[in-house]
Amino acid sequence: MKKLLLTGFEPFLEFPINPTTEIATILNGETIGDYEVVGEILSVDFHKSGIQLLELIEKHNPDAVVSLGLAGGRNCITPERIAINCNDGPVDNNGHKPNGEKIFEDGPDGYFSKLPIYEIVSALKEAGYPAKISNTAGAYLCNNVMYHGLHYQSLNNLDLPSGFIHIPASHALAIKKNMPSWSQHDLTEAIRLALTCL
Ligand code: PCA
Repeated sequence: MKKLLLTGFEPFLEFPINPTTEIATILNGETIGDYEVVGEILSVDFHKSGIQLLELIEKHNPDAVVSLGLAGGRNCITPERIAINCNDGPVDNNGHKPNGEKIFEDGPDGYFSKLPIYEIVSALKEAGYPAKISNTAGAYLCNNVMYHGLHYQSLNNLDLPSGFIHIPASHALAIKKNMPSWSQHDLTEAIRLALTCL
């Protein structure tokens, strides 16, 4: 059986709940398509998150890597097209504030996702879940982790399905901070379906 590393994030900034934590926890151990899912949770920390992802890749030796992040304010599931070599945005959970620095001094400007993002969007829409490709993952930890995963593949001549999917808030989070939201159940179902496209 092939192995799929699925990561979620811990809560951060003004979001006291991160619905990706629950998805990675619930899907951990499930078989989806050809893959057994290994769910793990990453920190929101510019000095740690990327290294955590690479350590998890070395530990689990997965055949596919999908990272999930909350995009508070978005109203649909958005597979990301590209990761950029830049750290920027507000403070992380450890108080570090980036300022537009490169993630890897000698890395390329960007990497395209290695996930079947068009198939994922079509499958989700066909099943009744709003979805569209996003052309920016921002420059905060989600972009950072996506870049780390794709840079690692490039350095190691790997060609695994690998990339990032942003999701909207859950209702539980929207009750605490008003924003567009989905039920946690639908978020989890939509990601389960997205993973069948790999
Ligand atoms: N979303 C943030 C980081 C953690 C998360 O779930 C982002 O979009 O960068």
